[in-house]
This record gives sequence, structure tokens and C-alpha cells, in this order.
Amino acid sequence: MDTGKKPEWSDPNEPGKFSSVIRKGQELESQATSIPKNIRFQKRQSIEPSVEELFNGVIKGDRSLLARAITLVESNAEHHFYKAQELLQKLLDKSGNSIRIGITGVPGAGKSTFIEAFGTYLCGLGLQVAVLAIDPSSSLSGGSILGDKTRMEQLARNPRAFIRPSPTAGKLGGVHRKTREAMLLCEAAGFDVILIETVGVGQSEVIIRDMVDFFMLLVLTGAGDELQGMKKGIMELADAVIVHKADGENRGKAEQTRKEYSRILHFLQPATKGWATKAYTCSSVNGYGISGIWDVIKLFEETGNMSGVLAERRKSQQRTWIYSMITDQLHYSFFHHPEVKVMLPQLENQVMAGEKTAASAVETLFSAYFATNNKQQP
Ligand SMILES: Nc1nc2c(ncn2[C@@H]2O[C@H](COP(=O)(O)OP(=O)(O)OP(=O)(O)O)[C@@H](O)[C@H]2O)c(=O)[nH]1
Ligand SMILES: [Mg+2]
Repeated sequence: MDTGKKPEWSDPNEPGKFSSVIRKGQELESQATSIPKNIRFQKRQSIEPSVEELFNGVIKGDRSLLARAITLVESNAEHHFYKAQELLQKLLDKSGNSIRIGITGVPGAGKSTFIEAFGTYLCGLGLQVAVLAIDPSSSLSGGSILGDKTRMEQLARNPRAFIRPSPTAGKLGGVHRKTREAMLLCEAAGFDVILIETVGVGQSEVIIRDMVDFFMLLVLTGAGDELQGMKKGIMELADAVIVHKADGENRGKAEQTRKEYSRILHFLQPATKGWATKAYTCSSVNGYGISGIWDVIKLFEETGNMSGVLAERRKSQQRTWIYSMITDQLHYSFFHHPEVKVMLPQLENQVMAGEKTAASAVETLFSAYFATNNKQQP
């Protein structure tokens, strides 16, 4: 059928092969519409709320403005960084009134399911619960693997709960600055309990330990080998070890595993002065042990407040925060320096080929960095 119409493009050597048939559009007379000439289409502008609007929204506990404030804190744009800092500064004295709880454990230990059960229980007590996540791998992959609201379906629907998946890393501080600041925003919004989930793969436990009051490690049963191989260091960071999935046939085994952990904990240095870290069992599927864990945390808070250990911990966490931000920013600024970026792979090759010492390669890189970096913003 030749309608006289031509495709937009076809291969000159094989005309017709890639062409498509173009037909005239048909319009039913009854439905024919014409757009009045005076109508103008405009791109929808997303209006950024001002610091004042965000401040008022957050302190009123407005969820949507809280979410936007966290987005601002998580932004990698430099002008957002300064705006976010202005907001945080204004909110600083409104934060700090929650109990901050960190939850770690190997992938599949059931952290998200635990948060679903535990968070729902806390909401049932009338508490407001915010859930944040640190995903240590996101700084490598640039994506979030903990965006698993699906594991927290019930909690996500609870009006007393607020769930925020993990941010991705980037300029100006990385994942843990963003999580820490998101935590402050949630506190200013009136949340009583902050739950922070992180995958236990080593380094992230230390980061989260430095952010929370109470830190718990979820472990599984039948993990005798794991127990043997588990780094003493990780257990020494915990204020409670929870043998999880203590349900069905696993209940008895969980009790056994709890005793084994208790024995080991007895010989370890406790994470918090004046607090004996113990092992407990619980199930997030049938709720066994969940309320007991909250009792433990309440007792921890009470004793920590009385002895002043918790206030001391928060103070020293503030100090650690300064240093970790300095390290983050220096790291970022160095590795994103244009000349360093070009020179580094070449120097790396020279060092690997034995043509240059590592020290002289580093010297060259720092000379290039300092030569131009003093013109840049910190
Ligand atoms: N029997 C039983 N299964 C559970 C329990 N809690 C979690 N699970 C199951 O364990 C699996 C892993 O649970 P998640 O909550 O995704 O574990 P996670 O530790 O958050 O995993 P990552 O986020 O990937 O590190 C899921 O299939 C859950 O259904 C429990 O208390 N009892
Ligand atoms: Mg999870």
C-alpha cells in the first residue's frame, strides 16, 4: 500500500527494510477536540519549602515536611547542604529526646521483621517510632538495598510510625552523616523511639554504635560455628544479644544458643559501663519475647540516666561526629580533586611496576592537591 507518506528514516542501501508504515490518524467526529489557543502549558514547578516552613512543619510533626527535610539533609547538592545545616541548627535544641536503638545482625537474621514486630508493639504502647537504615554497601553500589518497606508493611501503615529507607552516599559526609541528621530531624518531630537497622558486615557496627544509646545484635540458632567465629569485637559493642526466630521447633534450640551466648558474654568487656550485656530469645513471627526486650531497654535507660553514663555517651558521640565528618570531607575532597583523579591511576601503575615508591607517589598527589585546593571551598 503506497499512501505517498515516507518514514522518517530508512537505510539508503536497503530502502524499505526498516521503514514502518505511517498512517494518518483517525479522529471520530463526535470526540474531536481542539485546544483553545489561549491555553498555555507550563512545566510544573516543584517549590522548595523555605527553612522556616520546614522548621515549623518538623516541630509540628508534619510527616510530609519531615520527609522533605530529610531529603534536604540527604541531598548531595552543595546549596542544599548549607540550607540543611541552617535547619538543623535551628532544630538542635528540640532534638535529643528519644531513645536511640541500633539493630544489627548478619543478612537474613531478621532485622527488618524484628523492627516490624517491635515497632508495632511500641506504637501499641502509644509511642511514636521512626525507623532509619544504614546500608554500608550503598556507598559502593550507590543504591539502597534496605529500602525494604515491604518487610515492614504493617508498621509502614501505622500512623505512629515513620520509615525512611537508607540514604545513598555522596559528597559532604556520606551515609552516616545523613542518617545521624535524619535522626535529629525525627527527634525534633517528636518521635520517642528511633530504630536504626544496619547489616552486620563489620565496619557499620562501629558507625552505628557511635550513634545510638542502646545497641542490639540479632543472632540465629544453631550457629555454633558462627559463635566460634564471631568476632569478639562485635559482641563487645552490644548491650543485648537477641537469639532471634525462637519459634516452632526452633524455640528449644534458641534457648540452648542463648545459654551459650550468655556464657561467652560473661567473660567479655561490657559495651556500657554499669550494664551487664545479656542474651535473650524472641520471635518476630509470634511475638514471643518482644515486650521483654522493651523492658530491658527501659531498664537500661533508667540505670544509664541515673548513673549519667548515657549523657556521657551522647557527649562523646558528638565529639566523634566532628572527627568523622572531617575524615569524610577530607576523603571526598582528596579523591574528587580533578588532578588527583587523573594522576592517581598512573601513579598506581608506576608503583605496582616497581618504578616508584608508594611514599613518593603519595607525595606527588598531595603536592598537586595542595597546590590548587586552597582555592576551593572546604
Ligand atoms: N521463623 C521466623 N522467621 C523469621 C523471623 N524473623 C524473620 N524471619 C524470616 O527471616 C527472613 C529474613 O528476614 P529479614 O527481616 O528480611 O532479615 P534482615 O536481617 O532484615 O535481612 P537483610 O535486610 O537482608 O540484612 C525472612 O524470610 C523472614 O520471614 C522470626 O522471628 N521467626
Ligand atoms: Mg532488612
